[in-house]
Amino acid sequence: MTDTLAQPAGTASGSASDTRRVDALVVGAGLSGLYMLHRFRELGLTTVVLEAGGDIGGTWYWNRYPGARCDVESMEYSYSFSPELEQEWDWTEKYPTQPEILRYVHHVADRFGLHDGVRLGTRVASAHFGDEDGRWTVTTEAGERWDTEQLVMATGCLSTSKLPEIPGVGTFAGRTFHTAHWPHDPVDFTGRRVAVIGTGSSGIQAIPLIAEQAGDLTVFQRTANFSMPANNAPLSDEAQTERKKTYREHREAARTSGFGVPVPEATQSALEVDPDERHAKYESVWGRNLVGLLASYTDSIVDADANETAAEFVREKIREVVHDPETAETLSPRDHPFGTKRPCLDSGYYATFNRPNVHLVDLKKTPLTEVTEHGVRTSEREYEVDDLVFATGFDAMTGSLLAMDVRGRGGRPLADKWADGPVSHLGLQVAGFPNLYMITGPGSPSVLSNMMVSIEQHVDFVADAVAFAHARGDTVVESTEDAERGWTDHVREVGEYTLYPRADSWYMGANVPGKPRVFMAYIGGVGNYRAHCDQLAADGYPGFAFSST
Ligand code: N01
Repeated sequence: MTDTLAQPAGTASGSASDTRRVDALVVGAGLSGLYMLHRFRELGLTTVVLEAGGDIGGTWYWNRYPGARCDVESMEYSYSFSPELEQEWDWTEKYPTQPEILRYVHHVADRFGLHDGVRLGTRVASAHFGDEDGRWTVTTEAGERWDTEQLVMATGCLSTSKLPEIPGVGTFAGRTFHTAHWPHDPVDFTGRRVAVIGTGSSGIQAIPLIAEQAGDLTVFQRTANFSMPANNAPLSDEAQTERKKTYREHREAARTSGFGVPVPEATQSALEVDPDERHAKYESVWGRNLVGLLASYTDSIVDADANETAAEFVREKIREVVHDPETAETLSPRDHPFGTKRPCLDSGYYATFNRPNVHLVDLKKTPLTEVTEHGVRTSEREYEVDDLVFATGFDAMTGSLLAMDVRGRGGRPLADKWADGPVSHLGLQVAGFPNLYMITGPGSPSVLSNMMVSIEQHVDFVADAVAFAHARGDTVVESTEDAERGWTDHVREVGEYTLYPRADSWYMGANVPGKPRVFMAYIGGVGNYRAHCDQLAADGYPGFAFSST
């Protein structure tokens, strides 16, 4: 089979005459969509990737704000499927910047000849399953129609950005930015009065750099976040060469770990060790990586008292850095357990609040009431600024999937099926939506893991399942209702065993008014999840039905 990017299927009637027919359609040309394209092509499937953005790269194409960098180490946040690729590519820093990751994505696309399989600037509007022929009809916003057997949503977990739900957002007369739609040309804040709303990972990375340029920076914080020093540094040739010698072992350790990042497995409760010993343990992992603190003890994420020992350790660190005790206290999270909102890695975030040109507004005390022509108003006063930066996050996990009109068997909308929150089998498939796969969908470890590890595992699972079906002479793979129910219950039970549901986080859908409050990721561990998926594949995919329509 060959690629048919520009080949109309040539059906007989009406508007369907320009419907293009492919074996597989992938939505999204980020790290998952590109690897899916590669795997499907290896199977000989005609495959096209539809990408809304102006270039490949997904999240790393859009999120170009100052300081944007991955907080998983570069040598772990990279594809492992090709030993040659991992040997030939050199990273320059411990944590890769957004431009460096984008260069890497282009290198991968060049090396594996993927560019010609991607249609850029093409946003999918709808995807409808045909009960008669067992194929999907996908329509783009520009009105193109595609007819495909396989449909893979590689749309990312954090792709649909959101603005605050306050009046006047569109009325501000100055420059407005969202971290997830940052301009491609550098933005100069020199001497300007800037407001940043939001102190999640994006805000925490951007704020120190904006503060260096701005004449005056006001940070509007609704929830104080736990952040740890990244301790980023250049990656020496020696360190890289050493790691490359044992890359296979590192990859295997990541795949079998809890979070997709190899850290020693905890063996003790935080509460059964002496406080000095515990403190020393926290010091030893502090600033080493994103997950070390949370993974220090067996009960850090399931027992509130155990968790509080880690939370207080972070607060102590904040007090050590921030000179003004009142500001330090405002920056200290007290309303959610450590780790139940995504913790951050930063480069100089807390120290930024020692600068005379930086001010912190606690929105818990004085909530935002509106955006005005000249700035931002809280319940206390108006702040006049020149530039307004929204670092206000995303409609996570489900937002991009539900932004499209997706309909399965009998024309049932996905939005209807997910009215009370997402249900899925393995976070990969939804019963009643045959041959529709989600890469790192809700119900899989996804955002609780090193995304690269989870992406590769999902893409490989999908490619293998499709190959298995085709080898049997089947074209349709569909999760059963029973399997979906069982998995969704399991995801919920494991989530409820932890402290995660206690936070008003985007993991819970709590940042989007009206969104069902459901813990959407699977916290059973990357390694356990992979072992479960591998076992299903080895057993001939129980929980999946195979057919030819
Ligand atoms: O978004 P967020 P993000 N009024 O949702 C605030 C990944 N990521 O773009 O917490 C006032 O975390 C909101 O307040 P609250 C990573 O997984 C990774 O920063 O809802 N404030 C919060 O402070 C991350 O978790 C990397 O009370 C409002 C902020 O805006 C995820 O993306 C880098 C508000 C939003 O924070 C999302 O991160 C960047 C309102 N109406 C992102 N609405 C790396 O790998 C929202 N806020 C390094």
